[in-house]
Amino acid sequence: MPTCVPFLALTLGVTATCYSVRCQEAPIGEPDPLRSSAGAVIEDAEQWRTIRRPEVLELFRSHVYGRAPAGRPLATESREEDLVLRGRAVRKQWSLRYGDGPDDQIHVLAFLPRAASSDAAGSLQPREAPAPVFLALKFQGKHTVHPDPGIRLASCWVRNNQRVGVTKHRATEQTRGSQARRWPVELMISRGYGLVTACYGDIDPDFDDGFENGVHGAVDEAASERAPDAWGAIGAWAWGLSRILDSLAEDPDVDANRVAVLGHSRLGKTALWAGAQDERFWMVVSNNSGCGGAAYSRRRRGETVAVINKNFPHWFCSRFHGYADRESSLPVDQHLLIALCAPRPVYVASAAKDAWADPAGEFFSARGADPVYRLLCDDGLPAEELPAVDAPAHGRIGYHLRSGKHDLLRADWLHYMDFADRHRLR
Ligand code: GTR
Repeated sequence: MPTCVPFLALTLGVTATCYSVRCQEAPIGEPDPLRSSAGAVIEDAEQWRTIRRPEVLELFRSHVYGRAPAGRPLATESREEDLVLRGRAVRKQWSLRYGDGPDDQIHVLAFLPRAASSDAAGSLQPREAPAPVFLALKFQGKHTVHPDPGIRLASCWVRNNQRVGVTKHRATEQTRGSQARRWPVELMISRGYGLVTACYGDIDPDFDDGFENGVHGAVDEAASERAPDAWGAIGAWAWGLSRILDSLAEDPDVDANRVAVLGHSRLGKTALWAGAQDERFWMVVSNNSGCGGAAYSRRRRGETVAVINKNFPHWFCSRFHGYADRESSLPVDQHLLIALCAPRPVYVASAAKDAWADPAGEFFSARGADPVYRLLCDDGLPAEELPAVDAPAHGRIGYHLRSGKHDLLRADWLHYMDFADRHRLR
């Protein structure tokens, strides 16, 4: 596999001999996407839909992410909208209430390509065509996507960021726009896409608190012991994405049939799980999601099941902890998570210097989903080997290996929008 060797040398800093092992396609023994647990071969789309898909979804709920309560649209509060970006976009903000506590709300921000015109009184008129949007949760609060002073400052728990001076998990005025390099709002608007975002801390603060705060505290029924398949934080964040999608269905400026769910890193794991469960998502994008996201668990490269559960005991259901160093016993692997998105467009992206997320494991897992895509829509991932750096492969499954580190960059967005154009304009 010639492309793998330079990749190894450049990024992982280990020997070529060692890397040729890393380049094995799927790990030995990963579950066959097209064979049911009972051993039956899945031969057509109908059998995938009625037999294998429900079975795989249930296995992920029961063994990996846990089970979320049934979803229902949440009450919308404090809706407001303004014309921004020199008249090229509408900024909308609203909150979705999931509990009675003052913090039990998801505060949503949307930048949408501008309506055709405003009337003589200056009020906005509905768009002629609703816009496709990317929906993505954020670590630091939505006010960090853009310096726009009209964005409400996040009031929830946010991830610390020494570089911008957030040390006590609280947002500050000085962090406005501090993550703008990750969120090219103007570029998205100019290409006809909206951005919808919210802070993941509004849904579930990202620390191990025994599942007391966020939606777990507000929604879970009291029980003396947590079930081994009770939902973790990733399940909660994914649930929140579906609740935001409920509210987008009500918005005349959003094409609710063209909502791409996207996430970076732990939120890339979340985007995949949200897209796998909720088929209303049109497209699913995993950016550098790694272990518990796009990367095969069985490869055991970079972050492993044992390490992730030790460091983040609140992310997955407790049954998943039992697979530490026993990945070969898992009844699923992450190629099946990608396959659950079929036949919708799905995109897996890696970064060359992100060995922790196992870029080759992310790629081969996308390949592992390919047979399901071929069966359902005769289109999958048009690359059999790891593509060269910065050379994307776009079919119904998209993949790129960006040069550089673990991050979400403008270069990634350019590929995501090209991929979205390709599927949207068909
Ligand atoms: C790391 C974690 C990864 C990834 C990343 C992130 O510490 O090991 O699984 O989720 O954090 O979300 O930034």
